[in-house]
Amino acid sequence: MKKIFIATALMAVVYLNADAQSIGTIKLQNTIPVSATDTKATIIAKAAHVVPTSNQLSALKNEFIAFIHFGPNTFTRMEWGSGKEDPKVFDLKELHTDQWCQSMKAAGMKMVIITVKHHDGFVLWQSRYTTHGIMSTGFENGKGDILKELSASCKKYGLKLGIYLSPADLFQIESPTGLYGNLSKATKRSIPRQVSGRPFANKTKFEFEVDDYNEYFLNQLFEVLTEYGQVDEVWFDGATPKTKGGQQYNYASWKKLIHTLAPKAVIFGKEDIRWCGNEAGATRNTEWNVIPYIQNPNTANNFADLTEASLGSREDLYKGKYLHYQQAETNTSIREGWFYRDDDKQKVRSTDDVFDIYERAVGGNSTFLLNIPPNREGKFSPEDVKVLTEVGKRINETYGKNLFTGAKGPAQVLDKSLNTYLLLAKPEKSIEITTGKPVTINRIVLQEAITSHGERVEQHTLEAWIDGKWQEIASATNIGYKRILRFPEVTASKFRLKVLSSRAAPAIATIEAHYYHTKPSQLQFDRDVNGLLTISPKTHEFGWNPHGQNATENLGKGVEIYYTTDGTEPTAASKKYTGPVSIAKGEIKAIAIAHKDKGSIATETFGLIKKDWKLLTVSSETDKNKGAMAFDAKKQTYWLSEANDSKLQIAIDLGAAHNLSAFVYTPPKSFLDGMMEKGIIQISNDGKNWETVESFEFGNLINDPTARTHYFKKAVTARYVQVQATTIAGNKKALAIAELDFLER
Ligand code: FUL
Repeated sequence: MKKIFIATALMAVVYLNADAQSIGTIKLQNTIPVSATDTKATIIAKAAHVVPTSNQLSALKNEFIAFIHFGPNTFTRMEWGSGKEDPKVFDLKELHTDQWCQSMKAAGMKMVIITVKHHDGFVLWQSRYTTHGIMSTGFENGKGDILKELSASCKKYGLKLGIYLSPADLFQIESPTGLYGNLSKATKRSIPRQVSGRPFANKTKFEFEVDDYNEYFLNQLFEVLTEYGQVDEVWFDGATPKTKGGQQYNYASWKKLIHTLAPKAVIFGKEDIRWCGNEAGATRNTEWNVIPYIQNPNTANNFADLTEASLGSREDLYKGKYLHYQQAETNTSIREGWFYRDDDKQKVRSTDDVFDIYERAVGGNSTFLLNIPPNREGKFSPEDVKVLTEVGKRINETYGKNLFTGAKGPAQVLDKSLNTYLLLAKPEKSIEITTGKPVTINRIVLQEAITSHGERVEQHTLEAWIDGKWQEIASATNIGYKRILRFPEVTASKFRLKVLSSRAAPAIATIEAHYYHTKPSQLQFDRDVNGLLTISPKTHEFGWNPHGQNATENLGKGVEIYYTTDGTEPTAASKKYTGPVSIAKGEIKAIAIAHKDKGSIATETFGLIKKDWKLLTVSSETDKNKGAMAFDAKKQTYWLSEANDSKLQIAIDLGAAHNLSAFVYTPPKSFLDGMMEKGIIQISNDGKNWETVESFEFGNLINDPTARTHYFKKAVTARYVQVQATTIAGNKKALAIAELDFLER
C-alpha cells in the first residue's frame, strides 16, 4: 500500500501497484466507506473495487426493458391526474396484455414495469385496502385485475415483471378520509392487515412502527409482491405533485418488506438503481455507476435526484464518504408524454430515434427503460408496435452477429462471456485482435469484468491497421458494464484496443465487432419568426455524436431531403429541399433519402407565423428575459416574470384575427423554476375586453420540460390573446415561457 501514498505524478504506476497490492486489502463490495485519512489514490483504488450486487448485475443484463403507464390519465388525456377522478373514467372494455408482451418480446426487451398505482392513487389490481381503482370500474364488472393479466402474459412470453407503486398518492391526499398526511401517529402495525374473506396464501408477517399512510403503502406492497409471481424491480418515483401534513415515507420498513418478499428485486429511486436525470432519452458521455455518497446509501431514507452532468469522476469521488455502486436507468417514452392521448395528436418516436437511444443507453453503461403507453382499447397502438418490431429487428441484425467470431486474440475477451476476462496489468495495456479476412465494421462493443474487478477504464481508444499503420478509429472514456463505440465504417483485419488511463488494472471481459447498416439522418426543423423553415440533420443535445450517420455535408452528394406540406408521406417524388423555404402554418413532413435508402420521417405542426405579433401587455419582465421573448421563435430565449408578480400574464396582438384551435407552451429547458402548470386563455377583439375561453393543465413539467399542446374544446376567432398562469410547478412563483404558439384550423 505504501506506494499509493507517494508519487501522484506517476499515476499509471501507482494504480498498477494499488491494484496488485490492494486485491488482498480492499475487499470487493457494493459500498465502500471512505475514511478521513484516505489519500486521493486510496479513494480511487477503493472506487475500483466497488461492484454491483447480483440483483444489480441481473438488472444490467436485462439491458432493454419496458415501462407501461396506464390508468385514468389514459382516458382523461392528462399527464398527472388529480386524485379526484371518478374511477369510472377508466372506461376499459378490453385488455390485450398478450399483445403488449408480444411487441415487447419482438423489441428484445426482457422485463416490463407497470404503474400499478400512479400519482392519482388509482390501483390497477384488486387491492383489499382501497376502492379507488379497477374494482370500482365497469371493467369485467369490477372484477378485472390488470396486474394479474399482465403477470400471466409475462409468464407466457418469458418476460420479467416490475412494479411501479407511486409513493405520492393524490387520492389519499384529497379524499376527506385519506390517509396521506393525516397526522396519524407511528404505532406498531402488523403487515399485512387481514381482511375477512380474503386470506393471503403467503403467511409472512411483519411488525413495523409506522403511521397510517405507511401502513397502507406496506399493505399494498405486500399484495403486489406476494400474489402476482416473482417481481424483479420495484420502482419508486420521486415526483410529488402535492404534499400534505408533512407526510414522511418510512423507507426502512418498505425495504425490509421488499427484501423479504421479493429477494430478487432491485429497487429503483433508492440504493440499487438511480434515475438518469432526465426523461428525454439523454445520456451522459461518461456514465460511472460508482457514485460518491455523503450519507450511507444502505441506511438512507431519502435519495436526491442526481441530475448533474458528472457524477463519478475522480473529483466527484474525492468528495464522498461512501463509494457505492448504483446504476443508471435511462427512461423515456416512445410517445410524447407518459400516458396515451391520441394517435393523431401524440408523436411517436421513430425507429431511428429509439435505436439511437438504445445504443447510447445500453452502450453507455445504463439500462434502457422505454415506456409504451397502452391506448383506450387496452392495446399498444399500431405505430408503436411497428417501431418496437423494427427496433428489435435492427438490434438483432446489428448486434446478433459478432464479426470477431473466429478471430485471433485473447480467448477470454473473444468468448462472449462476462466471467472470463483479460487483466491488463502490463504497462502498454492493449489488446490486439486479428481477423482471418478483412472485416467491415462500424460498431465495437466492450465490457469490463465489473463483478470481479469493478469499473476501472477511464479512457480508451480503438485503432485499426489501415495502410500499413495503426490509425485511431474511435475513442471514449469509461466502459463499465458495456460501451458501444460508434464510428464511420472501416475495413481492416487488425484492431487494437488501448486503455489510456484506468483506476486500477482493467479487466476486459468482452470485445465484439459489429456492422450497422447506417440510415440516412434523422431530421429536425427550425422555423424563424418570418416563417422561414430550415430542415437539417438532427443534432443531439446530449453530446454523443451519431458518427457515421449521413450528415449535412453529404446533402446533394448522394443524400437528399424531400418534404410535403399536405400531410402525405414524403418520397423521392416530393419537393426537394435545397435551402430554407417559407412555409405557412400546418403540418410538414420530411425525409432524407440516400441511394434509395430512406431515413425516418420527421413531422412537425407549425402554428401561426409570428412576424406580425406584438406584445400588448406583460404583467412584469426581468432584465434579460423580456416579454417579447415568449414569441421570438427562439426556444433558447425566454420571458421570465418577476417573482412577486401576482398576475403572471402576457397579452399578444396577433396582427389579425385568426381561427385558433390550440396553443402550445414551450418551457425553457435551461430554467426549471417557472413552469406553467395551470392557467387560463383569454381572447379579445379589441385588446381591452377579455373573455376567458379555456383553462389548461400540464403535468410533470419539471422532470419533462417538453412542449405541451392544449387543444381548445371549440375553435375561437380572435386577434388578441392573453395567457395567464394560475399555478407554477413545484410551488414556484415566477413564470417562464420560451415560446407560445397558436395553431389555426
Ligand atoms: C415521473 C412521473 O411524475 C411521471 O408521471 C412518470 O411516471 C415518470 C416515469 O416519472 O417522475
